[in-house]
Amino acid sequence: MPPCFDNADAVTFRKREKLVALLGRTDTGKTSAFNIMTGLSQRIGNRISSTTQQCFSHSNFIDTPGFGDTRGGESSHLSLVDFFISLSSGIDILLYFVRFGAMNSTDLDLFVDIYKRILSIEAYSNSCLVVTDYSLPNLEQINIDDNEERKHLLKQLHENDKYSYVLNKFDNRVIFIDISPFDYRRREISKGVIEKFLASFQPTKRFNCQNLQDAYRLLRRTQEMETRCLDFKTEIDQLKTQNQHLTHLYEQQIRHCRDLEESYQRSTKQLEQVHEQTLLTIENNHMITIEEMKRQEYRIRNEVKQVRNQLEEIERDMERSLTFNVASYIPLINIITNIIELNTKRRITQRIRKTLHTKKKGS
Ligand SMILES: Nc1nc2c(ncn2[C@@H]2O[C@H](COP(=O)(O)OP(=O)(O)O)[C@@H](O)[C@H]2O)c(=O)[nH]1
Ligand SMILES: [Mg+2]
Repeated sequence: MPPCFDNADAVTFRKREKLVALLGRTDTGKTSAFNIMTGLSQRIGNRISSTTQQCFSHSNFIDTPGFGDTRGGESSHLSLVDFFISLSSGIDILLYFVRFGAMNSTDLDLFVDIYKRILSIEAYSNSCLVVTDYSLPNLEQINIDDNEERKHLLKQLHENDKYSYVLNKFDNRVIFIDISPFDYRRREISKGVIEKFLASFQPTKRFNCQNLQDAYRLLRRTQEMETRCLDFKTEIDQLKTQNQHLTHLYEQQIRHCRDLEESYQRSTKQLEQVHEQTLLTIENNHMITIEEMKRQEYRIRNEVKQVRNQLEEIERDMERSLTFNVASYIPLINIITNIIELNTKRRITQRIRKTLHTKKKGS
C-alpha cells in the first residue's frame, strides 16, 4: 500500500488512533520499525549514514530523521519540530530508539538534549524506550512483564548509569526488538511486541506539540546561527585564501626587499671604496702637486739665483768693463792731457814768442 500522507494535516485525520512518533539517534532502527508497523518499505540506512531526511507519516506512525545526524544538522531537527508543531492534535506515544548494548555517554547526552531542549520533560510520560538489535534468543520472554530473564536484564541495565537514567524517566517502559533484515520470525515477534505495547500503554494525556514553540524558536535561532557560521566559515575560507595569497606576496616582497637591501649594501660598499679611492687619488694628486710645486719653486729659485749670479756677473762685468774703460782711457787721457799740455805749452810759447817778438819790435 502506498503511503497515504506524509504531512501533518493528513496525520491529524486519523485522530481516533494513537499517534506514534519514532525518535532517536540515526541508525537505531526507526525506519526498520516504521516499515514493519506500516507494511511499507522505506529506505533504511546502512549503519554508516542516515537515510531518512524528513518526517514521514503513514497510518498513525511518524518516522523521523535521526537526531545527531551530521548531514541534516539543526535544520533536520527544525523540520522535525516544525512537523510536530503542525500536529495540532499532539502525539500520543513517543518511541525512543536505542541499540542494545550500544548506549554510550554520547547517546545519553543526546537523549537529555532531545527531551530537555526540544520536546520538554513533559514528553517523558508519553515515551517508551525501544531497544533494537536485541540478538539474544529469548526475544519473546524478555518482553513479558514478570519474566525472570526480563527482571534480570532490567536489573543489569539499571546498573548501567545511562540505561538507568532513561528507564527511570520512562517508569521502566522498555521493549526489546530485533528487526533483523534476515530473520522474518524475529521481525514478526518484534512487530507483535510493539503492537502489544502500543495497545497496553495509555498515557494520561497527549503530548501537546504546541509546547515545542520555544524549542522551535531556539532551533530557528540555532539554524540562523548555523547559517551565519557557514557564511563566516566561507568568509574565513576566503580570507584564508586571501591571506595565503597576501602571505605569498609578502614573502615575495620580503625577498625583494632583502635583495634590494643586499644590493644597497653592495652599492654602499662600492661607493665607499670609490670614495676612498677618490680620496686617495685626490690626496696623491695633491701630494704630487705639492712636490711638483716644490720642485718648481726650487727650480725657480735656482733660476733666480742663476739670474742673480748672472746679473752680478753682468754687474761685475759692467763694473769691470767700466774700470776697464776708464783704465783704457787713461792713456788717451794722458795723451789728451799731453796734447792739451802741449797745446798750452805751445800757446804759451807762442805767446811768449809773440810777446818777445812784440818786445823786440818795440825795443
Ligand atoms: N539485526 C538488526 N538490524 C537492525 C535492527 N534495527 C535496525 N537494523 C539495521 O540498522 C540499519 C539502520 O536501520 P534504520 O532503520 O535505517 O535506522 P534509522 O536511521 O534509525 O532509521 C539497517 O541496516 C537495519 O537493517 C535490529 O533490530 N536488528
Ligand atoms: Mg531512518
